[in-house]
Amino acid sequence: MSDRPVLVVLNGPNLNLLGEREPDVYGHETLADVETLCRARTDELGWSLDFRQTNHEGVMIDAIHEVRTRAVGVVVNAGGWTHTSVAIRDALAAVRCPVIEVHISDVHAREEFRHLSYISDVAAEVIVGRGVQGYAEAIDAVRRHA
Ligand code: CA2
Repeated sequence: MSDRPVLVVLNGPNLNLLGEREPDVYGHETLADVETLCRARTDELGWSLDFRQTNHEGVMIDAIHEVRTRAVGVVVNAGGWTHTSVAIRDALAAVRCPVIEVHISDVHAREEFRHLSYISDVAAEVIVGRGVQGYAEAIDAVRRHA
C-alpha cells in the first residue's frame, strides 16, 4: 500500500450528471473529466487521490467518517446538500484535516436558496464560480492549509 498523502474529493447528489445538462451553468466537462484534472494535480504534488460521488446522504456521511482521520485534505462539493444538510455539516466539522468547499457555479449569483451554505463555516476555504477548475484550486488550497 502507498504511503503517499491521500487527498479526498467528495461529490454529492446529481453531480454524476455533470456535462449532460445545463452546460450554461456547469460547463461541458463530465465528472470523469473532473477526476482526471484532480488526478493531474495530485500526481504533481505526489499525493494519491480518492475521488467519490454519491446520491445518498448516509453514504456521504459514512465516507466523511471513513476519511476524517487519514486524509491530507477533503475537497467537497456537497451539491444540493450544501443548502439543506446539518448532518453533512456536522460530519465535516469532525474532519481533522483542512476541508475546502467547492462549487462549480457561482452560487451567490443564483437563486436565493443557494446563498445559504451549512458547510462554509466549517471549511478552511470556499471556492465558487470557477467552473471545474475550482477543484484544482481547491487542491492547491488544501496544500496551503495542510
Ligand atoms: O455549483 C455547484 O457545484 C453546485 O454545488 C451544484 C449543485 C447545486 O445544487 C448547488 O447549488 C451548486 C447541483 C449539482 C447538479 O449538477 C448537475 C449537473 C448537470 C446536470 C444536472 C445537474
